[in-house]
Amino acid sequence: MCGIVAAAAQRDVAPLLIAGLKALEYRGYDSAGLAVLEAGQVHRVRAKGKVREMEALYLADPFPGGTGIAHTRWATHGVPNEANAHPHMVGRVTLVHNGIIENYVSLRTELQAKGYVFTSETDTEVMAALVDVNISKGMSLREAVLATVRELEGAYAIAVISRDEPGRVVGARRGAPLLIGVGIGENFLGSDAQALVQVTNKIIYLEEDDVVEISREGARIYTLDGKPVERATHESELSADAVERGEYRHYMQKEIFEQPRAVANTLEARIGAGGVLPNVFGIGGDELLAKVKGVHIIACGTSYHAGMVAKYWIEEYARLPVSVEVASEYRYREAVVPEGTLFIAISQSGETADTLAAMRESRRRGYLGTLAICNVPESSAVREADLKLMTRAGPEIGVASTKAFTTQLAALALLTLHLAKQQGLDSARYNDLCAQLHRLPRAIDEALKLEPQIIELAASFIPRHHALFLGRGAHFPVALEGSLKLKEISYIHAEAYPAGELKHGPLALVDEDMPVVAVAPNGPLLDKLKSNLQEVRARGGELIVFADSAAHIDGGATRGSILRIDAGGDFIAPAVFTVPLQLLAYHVAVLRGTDVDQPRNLAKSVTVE
Ligand code: HGA
Repeated sequence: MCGIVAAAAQRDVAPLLIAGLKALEYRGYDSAGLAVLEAGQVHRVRAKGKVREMEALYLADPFPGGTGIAHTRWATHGVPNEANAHPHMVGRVTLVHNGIIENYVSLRTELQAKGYVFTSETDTEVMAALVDVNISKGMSLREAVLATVRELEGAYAIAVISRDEPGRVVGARRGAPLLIGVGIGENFLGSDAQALVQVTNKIIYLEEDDVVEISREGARIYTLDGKPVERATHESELSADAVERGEYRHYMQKEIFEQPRAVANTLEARIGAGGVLPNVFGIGGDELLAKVKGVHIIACGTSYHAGMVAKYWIEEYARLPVSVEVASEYRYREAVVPEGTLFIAISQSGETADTLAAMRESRRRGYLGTLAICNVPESSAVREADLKLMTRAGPEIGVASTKAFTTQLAALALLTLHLAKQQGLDSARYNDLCAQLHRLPRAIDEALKLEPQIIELAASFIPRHHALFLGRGAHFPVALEGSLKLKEISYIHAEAYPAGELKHGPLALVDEDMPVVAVAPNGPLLDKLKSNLQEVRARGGELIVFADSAAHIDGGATRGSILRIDAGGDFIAPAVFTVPLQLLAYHVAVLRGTDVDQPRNLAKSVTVE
């Protein structure tokens, strides 16, 4: 999702801003721009496409200046083109924005009546005009931004400069992240700490409705009513190297192969020989979890699929009722919250707008408490939750999530075990589940060895337009995740069904042009799944079966392939079976020549509603 970088420094900032935008490229965007203030003049450059295209324009005609703002845009209002790219300039004011202004139409109409002429289709441009109106009334840039944001409905993180105030950048946030990077004799704003790692690791996270003014000398933060406020400084642990691609062709491939380590890190010091260790969910976590009578899991996209797996696990082993819902639905309906219900938010970035809004909404719905399962320690979700369990996947750059998913499963497996023990699961079964979880990193490592076979298989997908994915039980969400990966990065239309649903409709789609990918772990549902596969065979469909090496499945006389996987146990099988599906999607996308790490129209860390 779109990114902001801003700087107030002695040195020329355009190269720093461009480097910051490049560090944010992984979030996905469609255009980029920057503006620098120098001697009362603003120089601006914007381009549709990649940061490097905007950079080329800048390099062809570079400009000096120590105060600047920059942006990568992921369009919500108005097509991706140069005119809609940020920064937007109105009068004295130049501004970049992440988020959506919901009342922009009425504001725009009022401003047009005052004679303002808009040059873009964005909601953002009205903010620049409003700040300009307020400056005309004699306000400073900071006062003008404060007065402007009080009129806004919706979500924003902004960085603003004024021709009349050299050396100063004003920022503000509501519902979208913004943070300050504290340097020596220079200061920065960024929408993500990753944007600033190259200049500083001292970070101040702004809170909701904060307004900040940075200059070379320092940063001053104000609440919405204009009162100065202090916010703590953190040392960020991010490093620039963590986002190197190394020997891999794409970040996604690197991240798929990082999964054994990422999962091992997520389990480290949280599960010992005797089971899940005390207090892994934070201070007071065990006491709070002891009161849990039920669970609501809220998430989006891949994280939602992780939540669906957890529903099967927690209901089976801890015998507690679990509901899983996508955040964008949950936030706008009146969910019933029985007493003793734990609210769990799952988000890789911890900044997913829908998940955060759902989490905030949950505060007034009477939950026992909130638990965030998240990959970014300083994120809003983590800061706002009562309990947290960090996945330790490291920065995930590929837009299509991979290691975030398997580490979320590892974290949810820890939670399942904790709740299962507390609810009196038989100790032999508990020990077996713990032993399986200990084996998970190795089992994933083994599954990665299927890559050469999967590359061969991927070739048959090149001309395909559609694919079906089937699974049963906790492997239905795995099938959903496999189909999501394929559509996200290869643009092949893919759907997933619980295999038993096939005959209730989707079987009508099966013919020789429709590959059907089935996830077939060993277990009580295997025989049922085999019958479902016969239904596909009987219609000439091409079957690709990912089967447990312990399962008896034969290929039959039809087209298709069987790939054998050692799942390492029924409990961890969903995490292990995910890996070949990720590899399949990855290699199909590579063969089809798509932009694997930044698929079209998609963004990482979806910070707009
Ligand atoms: N609404 C603005 C900014 C979009 C955004 O935040 N994307 O992530 C626009 O459409 O330009």
